[in-house]
Amino acid sequence: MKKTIALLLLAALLLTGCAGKGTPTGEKLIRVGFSQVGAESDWRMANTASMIGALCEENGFELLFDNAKQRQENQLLAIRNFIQQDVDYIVLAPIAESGWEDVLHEAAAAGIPVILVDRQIAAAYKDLYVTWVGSDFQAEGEQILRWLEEKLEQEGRASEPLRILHIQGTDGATAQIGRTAALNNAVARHPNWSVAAVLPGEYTEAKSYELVRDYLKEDRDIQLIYSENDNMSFGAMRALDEAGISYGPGGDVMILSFDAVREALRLCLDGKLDACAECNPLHGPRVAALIRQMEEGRTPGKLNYVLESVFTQSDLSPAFLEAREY
Ligand code: GYE
Repeated sequence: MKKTIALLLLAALLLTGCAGKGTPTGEKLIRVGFSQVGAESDWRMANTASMIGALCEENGFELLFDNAKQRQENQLLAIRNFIQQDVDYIVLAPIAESGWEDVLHEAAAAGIPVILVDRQIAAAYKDLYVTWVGSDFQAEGEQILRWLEEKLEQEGRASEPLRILHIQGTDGATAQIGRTAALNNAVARHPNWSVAAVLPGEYTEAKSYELVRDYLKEDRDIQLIYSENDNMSFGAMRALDEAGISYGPGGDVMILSFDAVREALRLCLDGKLDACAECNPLHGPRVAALIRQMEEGRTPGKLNYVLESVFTQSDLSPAFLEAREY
């Protein structure tokens, strides 16, 4: 159902195009090729809608959109197509941090500036893109784990054993690297915390469901699920339901989740998720503004971080959910 709504939203955007102010007609459109990771999560769907909504004709852009279906080789192919079509800008949401050197050299040789959005690429390639906008994924993890530490402290449970089931996002993605580092650092600080298993959930609900379902057949002694995105949390919840294990505040297992899409916040409000670290997907207008700066001959800052917070039940209300954009 959720997916259907997101797809309908996307279809509506594709048909009607724009979100935002128009530019005078007659101006030459700026041609942008955008290589998107895939459609693996609610976050990604909201991100795609934001990008398509902002980089539209009324705003002065012609957008060439490619969905790489979670495969880097498709992204490489898309970028090479964009170079072939001589776009004015390439926008890349890189699936993982490594593997871009050759193709970005090709873009540089063709004189096409590259903008990164969402995840980053390895620091060694920093001269191969102009600017990046996205989240501080490690900070998201640190924030949500600080909240957990305080909660356990307040409840007098700080020294109890905490066995953690870690559901990880796509290996080598900046979001995975940052969120995982935050967890590993926190585990190292607490002798009573341990990671029972790391499951490669690839950011999808289906994969996470299967892995958690199978895992719970062997081991049910888990106090925390640390799930690197909301859709993987949804999959884990389904597996927990089937195993008859309760979750959320007051349940058998606590769940920490990332993204804070509307469905996750609703579950948090309903007492099914303990906390959601916000990850803002609305990068379309930000990317459009970066391109505008570059069109005016200015060089934007290299790394542009978006501010985010953590939500728990007490921060939420039905009105808040209603007003939320994603
Ligand atoms: O958390 C997840 C998505 O890179 C921030 O990718 C993004 C992550 C997001 O599939 O839901």
